[in-house]
Amino acid sequence: MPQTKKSFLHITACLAIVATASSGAFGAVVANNEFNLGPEGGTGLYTPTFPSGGSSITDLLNGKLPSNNVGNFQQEGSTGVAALTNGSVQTAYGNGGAESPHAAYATAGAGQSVTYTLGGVYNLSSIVIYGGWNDGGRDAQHYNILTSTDAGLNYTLLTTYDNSPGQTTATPVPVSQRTAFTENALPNLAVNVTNIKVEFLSVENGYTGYTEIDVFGNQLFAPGDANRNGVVDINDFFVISNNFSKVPSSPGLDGDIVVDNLVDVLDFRLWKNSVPAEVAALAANFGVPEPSSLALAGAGLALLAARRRRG
Ligand SMILES: [Ca+2]
Ligand SMILES: [Ca+2]
Ligand SMILES: [Ca+2]
Ligand SMILES: [Ca+2]
Repeated sequence: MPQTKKSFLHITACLAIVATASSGAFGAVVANNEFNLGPEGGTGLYTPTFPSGGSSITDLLNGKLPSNNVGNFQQEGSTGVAALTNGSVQTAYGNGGAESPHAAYATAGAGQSVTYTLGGVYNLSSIVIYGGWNDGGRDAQHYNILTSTDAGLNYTLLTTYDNSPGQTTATPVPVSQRTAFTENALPNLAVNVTNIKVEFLSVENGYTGYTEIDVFGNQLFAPGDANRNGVVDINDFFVISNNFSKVPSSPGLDGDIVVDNLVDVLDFRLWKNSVPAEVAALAANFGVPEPSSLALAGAGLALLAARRRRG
């Protein structure tokens, strides 16, 4: 019932504020859970709807695969980790047996995890995690969400969520869950984030189904802007070239524009894909971006730039 749900959410938010007031923090992560029960007796895939709706194809992770994952995400014919970021929140009908079609899911339980590299530095506004199963037996969600601001060297716990055992239904209807995490007072859920990790925890029947992890936020600097001056140009190439093959002084700095704590060909390619074709073509003249040729390219481009300035 909408009225009941509303008042429950209100209480949840209030509790969160009280809980953090004594810790000295000014904000709190608020979890908003909604669920959907499918009609009985269907086959194939079923698209659940949730009051909060929202698109799952516009988020930062969409189409990405994890940079690391631990555990078996393919129980009972499930697709695995690719299902978590394919933009679909569909759930599946099945007979409840071990061979039911579970193409919509990645299965996860205690000891499993997925890690994503955002490929830049972001302030996060919200995270939404969807899941479910063809019945009420594996629809629960239980996990830690962690974020890193240093290219995955260290992670900090953002929040823990547990709605075990989820929904219990009398008949085998698809059960879908949507849990959204937002910040109740601060402008962002998390700031300066380079990586995100979900550590799955113990759930009913050992593992449950997850269908999508959506992460929303804003990039703090443009892709390719190595010196972070708001413009992507040849000067950013020089920063990468000058620090090529080096560990940056801090992740994301010194040309490490693909924030992975190393200045390498990935950074060069991102820069190349971020500049106008004319500038990219100029760099391409200098051949393969191996460390030595990159240095040469840097020297060559510096010469060209100097000539142009004189010309
Ligand atoms: Ca998505
Ligand atoms: Ca999906
Ligand atoms: Ca720049
Ligand atoms: Ca890099």
